[in-house]
Amino acid sequence: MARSLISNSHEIDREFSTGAAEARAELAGDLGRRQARISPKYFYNALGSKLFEAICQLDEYYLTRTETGIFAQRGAEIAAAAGVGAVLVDLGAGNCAKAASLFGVLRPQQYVPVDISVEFLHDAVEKLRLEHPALPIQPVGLDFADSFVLPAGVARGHRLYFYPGSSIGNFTPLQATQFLRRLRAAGADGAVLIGVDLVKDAAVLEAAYDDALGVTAAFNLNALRHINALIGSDFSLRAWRHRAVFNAEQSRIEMYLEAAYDVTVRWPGGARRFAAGERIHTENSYKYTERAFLELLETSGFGDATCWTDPARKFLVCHARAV
Ligand code: AVJ
Repeated sequence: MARSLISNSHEIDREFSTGAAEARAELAGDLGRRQARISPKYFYNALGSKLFEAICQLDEYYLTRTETGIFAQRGAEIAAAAGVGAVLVDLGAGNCAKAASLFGVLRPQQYVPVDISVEFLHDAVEKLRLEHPALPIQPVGLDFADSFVLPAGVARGHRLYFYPGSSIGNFTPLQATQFLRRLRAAGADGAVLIGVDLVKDAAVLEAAYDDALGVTAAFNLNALRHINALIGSDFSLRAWRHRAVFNAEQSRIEMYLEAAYDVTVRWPGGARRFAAGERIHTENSYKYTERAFLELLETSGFGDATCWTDPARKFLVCHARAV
């Protein structure tokens, strides 16, 4: 879900709407539900992608820096498990920085950064080609949440699917299994290298999603700006409060926007009244135990797993093979 190369909001609107009519229909449906919801994909317009980059620098948001530390500390062991010379398929590549940090140890035969739009990858790929002139790079613009057909330019060799950042946490465990099964079906002789956030103290988790500086609040509220631009709705940002709660039973952070007072939102063709305190659900971010994640991998057809964590056991990186 890293989409840090979005250069302007027109680009993203064109990509995500695939016709503003479809976005309008989806959003009208989702806002009309008894429990209103907004898909987390609406976080990532130009400003939202910058806000996500800022989140990654927050003291409270330990995920990115912990995972980067694991890659740096355990690179040799990761390469020993994953082998060298694979076709490295980077799912949601964004600025490609995480994968690039592993080029030295993984020595891929080809690098295939995949993101929602090939345009988002353009600058990063140009830079990588200068830094790694001998490495074949085949960028792919694809919303892999919908389809998973890679173009003919992708080499035939052993594929290593790289899915860092706990992006898999945006899926429910059932959706994650379906996603992994599709990956397995797409690439014979494939393996995965996945980063996932671990269950921990609720206060630590809630702080990571409700930081003192208010960046995550801005990130959440920005979805309303994006939607106003997309469908002509009249969300007033002042009427909404950021909420992040850990649901221990479901093992997930839930993010909401909560109406500060009674408010009616209107858009061409529809309207919704929200009572004070009523919430719009905007994101789930699932947290796993190592055991639960290994089980998920196994259920999805991946075995022979090796996992690495940081000394404080905040974050987990796992390699597993299609079986
Ligand atoms: C990009 C989905 C991994 O769930 O931690 C960060 C998004 N939301 N802060 C996450 C996010 C609020 C992030 N992922």
